[in-house]
Parts: sequence; C-alpha cells; structure tokens
Amino acid sequence: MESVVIKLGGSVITKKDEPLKERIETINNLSSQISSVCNDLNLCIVHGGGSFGHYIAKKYAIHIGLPRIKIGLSILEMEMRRLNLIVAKSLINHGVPVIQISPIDIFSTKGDEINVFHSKPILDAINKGYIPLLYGDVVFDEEKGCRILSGDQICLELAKIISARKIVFCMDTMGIYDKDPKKHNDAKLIKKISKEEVKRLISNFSKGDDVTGGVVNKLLVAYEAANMGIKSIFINGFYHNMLMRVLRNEDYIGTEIY
Ligand code: ATP
Ligand code: IP8
Repeated sequence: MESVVIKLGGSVITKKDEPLKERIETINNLSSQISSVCNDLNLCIVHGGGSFGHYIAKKYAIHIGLPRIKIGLSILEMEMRRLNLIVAKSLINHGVPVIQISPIDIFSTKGDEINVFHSKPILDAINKGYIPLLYGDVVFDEEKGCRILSGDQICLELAKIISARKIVFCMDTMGIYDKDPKKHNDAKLIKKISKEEVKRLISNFSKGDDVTGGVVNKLLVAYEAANMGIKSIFINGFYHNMLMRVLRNEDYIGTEIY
C-alpha cells in the first residue's frame, strides 16, 4: 500500500483572521474525502495551528521561547488539543480510524533540530491499521525552553518513518505562486518546481505573519523532502474533491515540488 502524509492547513480548517474559529463544514468535507480513500492507503494526518495555534503563540510570545506568563504555554497546548479534537471527531464521524497523538509528548528539540522523536506510538498505530493524527504544536527545547514545531516539519518526520513518497499540503490557495496571490492579482500558479528552483524561490518570498514562517517554511520542508525523494503536492483544500483526486493519483490542479 502507498504511504502518504496529509497536512490540513490552518488556513483551511480555521478562519485565520478570527481567533479560535474553526471551519467545521470544510473540516467535514475534507474528512469525507479522506474517508473515501483511507482503506487503500497508509496514511498519517497532520493539521496546522491556524487561528488557534498562531494566535495564542503570538499573544504569549511563545515562539520566542518559554513565555513570561507561564500559563500561556498551557493555554496554547489546550487550544491545539481542542482543535485536534474537533478534527478527530469529524474524521471519526466519517469512519476514518484516527488516533490522536500530541507532538509535545513525543518530540523535543535542541535549537533548530529535533533531538528526540519517540516514533513508537505512531508506528504501533499504523501497524494495527489506525491513522495517526498529529498537529503543529509547542514542544520543549533544551536551549530555549520551548519552540513551535510546525505541522509542515512534522509531516516530513512522519514521511521519513513511514517511507511515504508523497506529502499533500492543503492550503487556501491553488498551490504555490510566483508571488503571494492574496496580495498580487497577477500572481501565476507554478505547476512544477524542481528542488533546484525551490531555493531560488524561497529567497524571493516573505515569511508572513505566522510564527512558523508561512509559505517559506513549507518550501524549506518541501526542499528537504525532495532531497530525500519525497514529493510535496500543494493543493487548495476548499476546492471540490481536490484532496481525494490527489490521493487517488488522478489529475489535479496545484503545485508539485520534486
Ligand atoms: P498553518 O500554518 O496555520 O497550518 P497553512 O499551512 O494553511 O497554515 P499558511 O502558512 O497560512 O498555510 O500559508 C498559506 C498562505 O501563504 C496563503 O494564504 C497565501 O496568502 C500565502 N502565500 C504567500 N506567498 C505565497 C505564494 N507565493 N504562493 C502561495 N501562497 C502564498
Ligand atoms: O500551523 C504551528 O503549526 P503550523 C502550530 O503547521 C502552532 O505552522 C502551535 C502555532
């Protein structure tokens, strides 16, 4: 069976301009698409922070290290688990056998590097036929106290351990453009990007307002993935059945980084 990692972007599953607001209809729609293919694939699902994670992380400056207001980190963890529960409930209601796994329990970092990844709970779940469901999270860091580990980065770690050849990123745009399509009407969708081209593109893009670096972080992850022979596919998570089409290896509109 083919192994695939899916990232449900925070820009798709939450209203990024409204703190702590999920998009339940979109989540249900994505769950239904995943449900139609989940028996034919080895899947891991990861979701982003959106207006839960990024909002709380910025409010308490958690992306800089341990917050001065200690409870801020607890609130971030609680809100991410709440968003994770919303996503899990939807997937389970659609018959997708997910097991929620909190990154703070299995990852820790030292500086920019992941130095602990306790992958057994993930592999155990997969071996028993379940689908691990993780999310971008705060994790403890040996130097800074804590740091935000993006869902994108977690996707890459999962792809490595389950030998996935493909990560599918659902975003609120049709894929990667030559410039931010929300700011430039003449932005052009780039359908295929080689790993050599990615580096050049990154230097033109801004990190945006997110605590994990937005589209730049995604491209860095895609670059690292491509170096390991893992393809990254960027699609619009709002677009009718696009996720299902990619998962079924059918034609789709989006960006492939290889
Ligand atoms: P989260 O980090 O909350 O999970 P996400 O993974 O859904 O969110 P974002 O990090 O919000 O995705 O990145 C998507 C956003 O990146 C788009 O809304 C778009 O405005 C912005 N963006 C900036 N430059 C580009 C570009 N060149 N191509 C595509 N999107 C871009
Ligand atoms: O949204 C960040 O993960 P991302 C999660 O995938 C938090 O970048 C807690 C902000």
